[in-house]
Amino acid sequence: MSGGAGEVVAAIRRDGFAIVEGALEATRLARLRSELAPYIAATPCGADPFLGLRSKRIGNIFMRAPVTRELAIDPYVLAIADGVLLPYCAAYRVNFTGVQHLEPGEVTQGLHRDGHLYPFVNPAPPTILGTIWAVTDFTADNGATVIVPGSHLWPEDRVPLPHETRPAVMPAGSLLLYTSGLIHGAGANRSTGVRTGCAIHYNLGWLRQEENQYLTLPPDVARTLPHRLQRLIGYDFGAPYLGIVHGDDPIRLLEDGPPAGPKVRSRPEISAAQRRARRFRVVAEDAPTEGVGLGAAKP
Ligand SMILES: O=C(O)CCC(=O)C(=O)O
Repeated sequence: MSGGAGEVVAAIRRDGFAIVEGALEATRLARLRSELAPYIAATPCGADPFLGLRSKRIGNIFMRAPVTRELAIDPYVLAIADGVLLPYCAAYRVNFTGVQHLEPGEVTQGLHRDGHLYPFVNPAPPTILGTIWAVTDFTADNGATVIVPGSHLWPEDRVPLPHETRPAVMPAGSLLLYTSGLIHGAGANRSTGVRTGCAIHYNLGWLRQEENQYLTLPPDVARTLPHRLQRLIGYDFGAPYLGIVHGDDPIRLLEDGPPAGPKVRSRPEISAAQRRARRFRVVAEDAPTEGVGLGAAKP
């Protein structure tokens, strides 16, 4: 599709995924390829079947491929992330960055839900918005991500039948976006070429990030990043009070000179978004329900 952000959000809510062709123009696609090339060349294949014995995986991509700093804060992508994640949180974070590069001979990855990082039973509200930028074409033969449309709405234990899966075929420069409940996995590479994807995922601000952004991008490194990205990787509140440093806005760690004003434990936008965000009534599956409910559900 090539629709506006609202249309993409509607597709993700309905189908669990959307593919936007032409999301990355030729110049930045070329930069992405050339910035990643030395790292792909120097990286060995994976050590376990889930990560892919014929796959190369590279993390911390903001430091390795600087163009990805722009992709992570692309206004179109963030408008989609706003639509998918902001109903459930005051702010979202970068969850994970990584290159998934499949060599010929790679087999299909075990299908899974990214949402299983967290202890929620499907169907659940989206906790993560996954995005994979196609660095090469994604074809049915070279390992295009296998997706199960609609599976974000399935009961936890429903297993997809072969005819319910399909490859997320897309030309280089496209963007696959999918929600945490979508069953998916890297496909088998039966071709003679490689398949390279560059993932930048986002998660609800009150959940821990999969890739530890504070250790991969500590303050001295984070200072070199664009301000919006600094906030997005976590030098910000995840909600009012959530993430304070010395009782203050964590972004101040990255600022030079004396603090510009008094300490703050939220920002007006964060507080407003927190008031709008939905709240959850939690009932543990295998524990007495008495006393387990957290907070009050909005009517
Ligand atoms: O590379 C892909 O197509 C998807 C990879 C994936 O889902 C994973 O590694 O968890």
